[in-house]
Amino acid sequence: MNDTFLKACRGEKTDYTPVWFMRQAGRYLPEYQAIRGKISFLELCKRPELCTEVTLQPIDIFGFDAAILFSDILIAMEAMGSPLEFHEGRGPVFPEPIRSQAAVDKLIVPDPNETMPFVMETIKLLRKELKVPLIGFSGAPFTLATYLIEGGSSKVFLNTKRMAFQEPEMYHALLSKITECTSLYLQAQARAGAQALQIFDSWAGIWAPCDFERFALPYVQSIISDLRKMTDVPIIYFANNGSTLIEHSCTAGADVLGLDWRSNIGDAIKRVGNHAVQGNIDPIALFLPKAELEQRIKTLLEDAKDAKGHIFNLGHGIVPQTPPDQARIAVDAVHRFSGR
Ligand code: 1CP
Repeated sequence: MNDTFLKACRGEKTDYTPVWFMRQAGRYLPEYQAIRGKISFLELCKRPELCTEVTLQPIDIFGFDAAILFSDILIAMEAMGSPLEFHEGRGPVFPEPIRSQAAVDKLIVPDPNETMPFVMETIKLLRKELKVPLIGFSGAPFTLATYLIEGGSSKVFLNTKRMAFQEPEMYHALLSKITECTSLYLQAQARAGAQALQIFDSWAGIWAPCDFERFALPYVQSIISDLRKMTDVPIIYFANNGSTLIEHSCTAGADVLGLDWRSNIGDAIKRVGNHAVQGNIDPIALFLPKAELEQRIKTLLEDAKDAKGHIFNLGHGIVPQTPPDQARIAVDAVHRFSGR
């Protein structure tokens, strides 16, 4: 197996810089669209053979150094008992938003093997096929809570912040339940064969640092401390839009900090202490002309040379409009410039 990615996560010396892209399986790939044309997104997430196929597509096409399980962070929220729908063009919708103590009490902490067997099955199938490491993942409790409380995606997160500020006990009860669910879910993924785990805190950047410390970080710390008791797989914590939160994020307990593109990677590396880093080119920079894209990648690799470990990635998910050829240019450039 090519374990370059795992070595970089652990801060061991590697022959070249490993690369994968957040959302590397998905809508920018015609091969994905072909499968999605025949089945809804939620159904796709529950079909292990198809999830396996979709996970493998970008590995086969571009030669990424790690695969990420095809699923969605919100699958576990459906398993907690909150009905979930995906509306074409609008994204996820929770038709029964969680905004009362009674609604919080109704949520269950599910056994992940019973409620999400398709995820564990996908992991097992993938481990038979893959020659690169498999990353499992979850959302961070706060990010997951925003979808439950808002009833879907949000811009200002009024309901979430209002609950945290005005009804901190209810907020804490909800977050604690999500934390317990997520902890068990990630443990189950590790047991099924996931070789690294990434926690996506996509909306972390909406908080002031003092509130991030109160309303988001403790729940991530709790999950990681549970994981440390049962597995030594590398753990990646990605706090999106978190360049003002880097010192706080370092206390999450992860091995690797995911960085978005808003900080210079060299500056960020000086702030992360004993962590490896993952990132951090602007996903839209994949639209740059070839020579400029390559130059930007070269500069980024140089800026990251003092990292304890560096995994090249985008600063957030690849956008659906990205021409696949541009992704190929980027992956090849990372490999070539870093000495593969
Ligand atoms: O129409 C389609 O085909 C669905 C599009 C899609 C895909 C391909 C969604 C809907 N989710 C996914 C897969 C997915 N989601 C993966 C596996 C694919 C891969 O990475 O290769 C992963 C890791 C996620 C994680 C995820 N889902 C996050 C965290 C990462 C991030 O981008 O910040 C979040 C926030 C979601 C929620 C979600 N799922 C899908 C949508 C449209 C959204 C909402 C995003 C938003 O609120 O803006």
